[in-house]
Order: sequence, then C-alpha cells, then structure tokens
Amino acid sequence: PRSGSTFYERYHSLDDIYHWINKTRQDNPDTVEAILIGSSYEKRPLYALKLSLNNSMNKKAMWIDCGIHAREWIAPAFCLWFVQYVKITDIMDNMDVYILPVMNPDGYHYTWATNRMWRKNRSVSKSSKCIGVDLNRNFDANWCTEGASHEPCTEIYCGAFPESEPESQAVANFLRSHKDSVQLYLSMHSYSQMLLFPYSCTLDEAENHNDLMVQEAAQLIRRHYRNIYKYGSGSKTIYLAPGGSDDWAYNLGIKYSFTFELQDRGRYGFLLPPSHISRACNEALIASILITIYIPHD
Ligand code: ING
Ligand code: ZN
Repeated sequence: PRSGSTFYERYHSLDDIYHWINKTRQDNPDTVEAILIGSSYEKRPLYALKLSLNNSMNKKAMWIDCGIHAREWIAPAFCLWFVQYVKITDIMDNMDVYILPVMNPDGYHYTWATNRMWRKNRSVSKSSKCIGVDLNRNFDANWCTEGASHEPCTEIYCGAFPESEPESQAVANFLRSHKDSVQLYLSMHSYSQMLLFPYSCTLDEAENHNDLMVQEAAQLIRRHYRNIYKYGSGSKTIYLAPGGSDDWAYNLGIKYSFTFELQDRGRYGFLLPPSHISRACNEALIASILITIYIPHD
C-alpha cells in the first residue's frame, strides 16, 4: 500500500470486500446489518448493508448501489467510503440506508483476475459465444430500444429479456418489496463527473423536482472541491440508454432517483489512481447528503 493511505484510500479485491462487509457488521452490531438479497450468475452472494440507528422507527430509507459495471472501481470504493464516513446524524436520524457495495461481483472479480476493462456481468448466453449482459440495460424501462443491443457480443447487450440476470433481478425484487419506504435511489458509476436523473430511456422529460437538487449538489461540489459536475437527464446529458436501473426505480415510484458518474473526466478514466479516491468519494458523499436533505419530510 501507498505509505500513509488508509484502507478506504485503496481499491480492494472482492474477497477483501466480503471480509470488510463481515467485519463492519460485527463491529457495529447495533447499527449495521447484512442482508442477503440474492446471488450472482456465478453464485456469489449479493450482500446489502442496512445502516440504521438503534431501534429506529424510520419509515423512510434510501438505497445506494455501487459497481453495477465491473471496471468502474471507484464506485465500490465509494460505497465503502460512504459506510465509513457518513456521520450517523447526517442522514440516519431520518432515514435508514441500504447499500450494495458490489452489484456485479462476478464482473468485478474478473477485472481483478483477467481483464481490467470488463464492464458486464459474466453470464453465458445460449445463442452466442460472447459472455456477459450489461446490467444497466437489463431493467424493465423501455427495455432494449435505441441505446441498447440484442447482440451478446456488444458492451450494451440488454440480455434475453428484462431482469434476465440474477443481479438485476435481486435489486429489482428488493426495491419492489421495499418501495413503500425507499424514497431515494442512487446508483454509482464512473467516469465523466455527472449527476443524472431520469430519463435515460427516452428523450421525454420526467415529471420531477430532481433538477434543482442536482443543480445544488453540483454547485456544492464546485464550491468545496473546485470540481465541475454536469447535471441533467441521462438521455440529454450523455446518450439514450434504455433499461437502466434509475429509470426503472423512478417508474416504480421512487421519485428521487439518480445516477452518479464519479471522477474523472477522462484523464485516467476507469483507471483512476488510488491517490484520487479520497477526493472523488468525498465530493460524491457531500452531494448525496445534500440530496437527502432536499427530500421533503412527509
Ligand atoms: N454510464 C451509464 C451507462 O450505463 C447511464 C449511463 C445512466 C445509463 C443512467 C442509463 C441510465 O452507460 C456508464 N459510465 O456506465
Ligand atoms: Zn457504468
């Protein structure tokens, strides 16, 4: 390890992250619970942590997933960072937090073992030799229209049908069964420094108040870190991308639904050096806390 860097300022293998999940749960029995929400194509467990105050009667909750795409290593690093550095009073007085540190464990493991630039999961297709579905094209939001592909050899393969993949199905099932409490959905990606809200699956405008919230969040990052984040709807800010998790969550009824594209803007791209983890995660942390503060209280 780089001298002077903490555990949270480094990237970690999947095994290390599973150990971290277990240790975090054991060290914080009153506030942290690990929930098995499903398993991956290669049968790895999908653990979400639930952060809540002792005996909290919270009816409200937020969800964060990280690492839906394998090579975007800063995303899982953010989920660990969030758990470590979020101050309990910042959010948890009002909300429980569900946090899935690695939504695509098979792909993440593959980027450590074999191919650093892998994006998709590792599911085997019946119709092709090519492996993997883009989990962020596999949700049931204008599934596999323009911006996704039926061709398994592409990076934006939508899968055989919506929620065909165990990873997307696990998240969708969890959110369906918790939709009365979950008010805020956040999905962490990299790179390009953007705060995105629905829709990505159509150029139509979503009816929401998310615009103001991300504008404030982007301004906060600019003031504190002198760093520029663009914001807007996914389809107008990057590209049309149907089947994404944030659009699906929004259509489910989770009105406050965002995708964060973390650092950087392309200098290192997916290979963001560990020395940048702290800044990248801190700016996303203050942005996400600001968004929680903006959510109307009842
Ligand atoms: N970007 C996202 C992608 O899946 C996105 C952009 C956001 C798509 C929200 C759909 C919904 O292509 C990266 N970097 O993965
Ligand atoms: Zn991504």
